Amino acid sequence: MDSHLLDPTAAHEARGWLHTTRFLTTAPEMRHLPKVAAPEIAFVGRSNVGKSTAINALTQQTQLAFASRRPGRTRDINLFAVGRLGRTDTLLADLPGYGYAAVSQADKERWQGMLTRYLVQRPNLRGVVLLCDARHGLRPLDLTLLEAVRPRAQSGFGVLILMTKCDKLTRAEQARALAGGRAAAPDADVLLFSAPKRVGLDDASLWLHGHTHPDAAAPSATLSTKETTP
Ligand SMILES: Nc1nc2c(ncn2[C@@H]2O[C@H](COP(=O)(O)OP(=O)(O)OP(=O)(O)O)[C@@H](O)[C@H]2O)c(=O)[nH]1
Ligand SMILES: [Mg+2]
Repeated sequence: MDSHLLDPTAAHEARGWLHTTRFLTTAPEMRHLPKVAAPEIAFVGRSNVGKSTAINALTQQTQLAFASRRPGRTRDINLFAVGRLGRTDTLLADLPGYGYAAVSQADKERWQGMLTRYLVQRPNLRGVVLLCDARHGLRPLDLTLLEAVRPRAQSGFGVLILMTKCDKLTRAEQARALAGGRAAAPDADVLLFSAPKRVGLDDASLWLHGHTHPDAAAPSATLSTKETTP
């Protein structure tokens, strides 16, 4: 990561803001979610890629989002509220993972249908953080998801791809994974990420703050994660 591109003060601010995150509600379907005006960012990706772990790492909380060795742990939409002084200026959504072979076809279809409805219809959705395992890159179901949100890609709607578990790769493999992610999704921002090694936390925090506070004058609103290199 080219750390001189990061404004340390802005990154510190963004991390502090994310630390205010608290659990809001859980729902089995989009229609059960509260209607809110606050911008929302969804964490999506294949089962077991590390969505819940990433939310815990970014919010510096250990048990906020369930994280498990057992794939398929997150079955509902979990919503978290972010904002200082008890005010909610942003929501984060932890979505069930897709692509887990051991669930029934009926469950798979229910989850995929629910995910697509959420991504296409949730009015306050401002962006998605798509996580993929850095060792495997973007898979067909990830690309299908990117297609589903493409119609929403009007100004301000962001897509951040986190190449997770990069601690399991060598530096050379990390560089290849990053290049592969960028080639597969040229319109998205792409970062290497590791929760245990704390890779990508500052950049991802700035991205989240920037895409939910578009009018903020802080550098966080303008930092382009596309410019960063491993
Ligand atoms: N080495 C390493 N392991 C990770 C990382 N992120 C997550 N894991 C591990 O991967 C497993 C799955 O993590 P979860 O956060 O539960 O994954 P998830 O995407 O929320 O899974 P579902 O809810 O089933 O879709 C856990 O054993 C985590 O400890 C990472 O950055 N590095
Ligand atoms: Mg999960």
